[in-house]
Amino acid sequence: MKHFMRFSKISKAFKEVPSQYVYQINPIKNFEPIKQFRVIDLEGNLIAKEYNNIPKETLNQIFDLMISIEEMDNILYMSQRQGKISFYMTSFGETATTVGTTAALQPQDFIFPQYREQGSFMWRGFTIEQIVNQCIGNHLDGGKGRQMPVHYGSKDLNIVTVSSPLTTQVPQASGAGYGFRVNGENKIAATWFGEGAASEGDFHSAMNFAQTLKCQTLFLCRNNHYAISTPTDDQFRGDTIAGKAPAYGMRTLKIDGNDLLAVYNGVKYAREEIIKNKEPFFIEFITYRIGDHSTSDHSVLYRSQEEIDSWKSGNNPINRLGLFLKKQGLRQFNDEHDNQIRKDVRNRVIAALKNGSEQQSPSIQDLFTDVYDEVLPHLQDQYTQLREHLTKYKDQYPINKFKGGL
Ligand SMILES: Cc1ncc(C[n+]2csc(CCOP(=O)(O)OP(=O)(O)O)c2C)c(N)n1
Repeated sequence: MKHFMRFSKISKAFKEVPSQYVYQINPIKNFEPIKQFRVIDLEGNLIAKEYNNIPKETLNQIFDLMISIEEMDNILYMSQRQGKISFYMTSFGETATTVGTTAALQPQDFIFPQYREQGSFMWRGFTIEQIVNQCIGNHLDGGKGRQMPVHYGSKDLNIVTVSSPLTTQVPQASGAGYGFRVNGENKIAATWFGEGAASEGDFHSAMNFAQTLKCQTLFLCRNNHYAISTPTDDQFRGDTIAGKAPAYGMRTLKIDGNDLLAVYNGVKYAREEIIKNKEPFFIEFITYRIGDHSTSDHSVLYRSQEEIDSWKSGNNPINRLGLFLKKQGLRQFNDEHDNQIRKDVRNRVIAALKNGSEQQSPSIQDLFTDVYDEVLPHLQDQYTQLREHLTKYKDQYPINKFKGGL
C-alpha cells in the first residue's frame, strides 16, 4: 500500500521550471568564443578612446621599463652562453602582460608569479643588481643561493618567491585571496601563469576554491602560444583558457596582451570589481613568446623563424605602445634618449655581473640555521659533522669563498 502511494501524486513543494528541459538530444560542444578586448590597433592607433586615460608620466615610465627589460634580457641571455650564469628566461614580447598588469595593481596587492614576470618585480622596484645576484646565487641573493636562476622573491615588495613546479602558485593565490576577504582587507592576490600551466590540476582546484570561497584573487593567464615546445593546439581545446573560467562561475575577460592600454585598463577594472564584489576575476592575455623558452631551449626546432619574426616586428607590445605614444605626442622620440636608456641598462647589468661574480657564496652555516625557526637536533648534528669534515680537509675546500667561512 505504502509503495503504491509513491506513484499517486507529486508533492506540491516541488516546483518544476519547464525551461530547464529540452526534448531532443542536442549536445553542446562550443560556446561563442570570447572576444579579445583591445584599445589600440597594431599600428598604435587609438580605437577605444574612452580608455585613453593613463597619465603621460605613467605611460612613459612603463615604456622605459619595457625597453630596459628587453635590454637586460638580451645581456643576461648572452651571459649564460658565456658561462657567467647557469640559466636564464627572457620575457621578449610579453612585457605588457607584466609591467602593464603590475602598474594597474596597488602596492599592497600580493603577487604570485610563475617565472617570466621580471616586469612585475621591476615595476615594484626590484633592481637589476638584485636580479643578477639571484641569478649568480651569491650571498647577496635574497634566496641565499638555494634556487636556480630567475627564482626571485621579495617580502618587502609583496612578491612571493617563484617556484619551479608549475602552477603551485595558483592555489596559493586563492588561499591568500580568501584570507584577504575574510579579514576585510583592501588587498588582492594576483597570480600569473602560462597556458601550459593551466593544464595542471592545481589550476582547476584553485579556480573552484576561489569562486566557491569568494576569494579576492585575480587570475592572469599569459597565453603566449607555447609551453616549451608544446603549441596551444596540443595543450587544450575549446575557447582558449578564458573559455574555462565562466564554467567555474567566474567573471572573465580575454585581452589582447600586446596592447598595453587594454592590459592596464582590464586589470584596473578587475581589481576594482574584486574589492567591490568580494569575488575572484579571471583574465587571459593573448600574447606571444618571442624568445626561446629558456637558455635550455632552441625554439626554431619546433617553430619557424618567419613565425617568430612576424610577431617580433608586427604584433609586438613595445612597437605598438611606441607608435601610440608617438601618434598621441606623449613621448619625445629621439633615438639618442632611448639608446641612452639601453646603454645605461647594459652598463648596469655588466657591472652587476662583474660585481656579483666577485661576491662570496652564501654562508655555510645558514644551510642549517636558516631552515626552521630553531635549529633542530638532527640539523645541529649534520652541521657539526660538516664542520668537522671541513676542518679536517680544509685544504681541499675553498672555504673562504663562503660568507663567514666555517
Ligand atoms: C609540474 C611541472 N611540470 C613540468 C615542468 C617543466 N616545465 C617547466 S616550464 C614548462 C612550460 C610551461 O609553459 P607555460 O605555462 O605556457 O608558460 P611559459 O613558459 O610559456 O611562459 C614546463 C613543462 C615543471 N616545471 N613543473
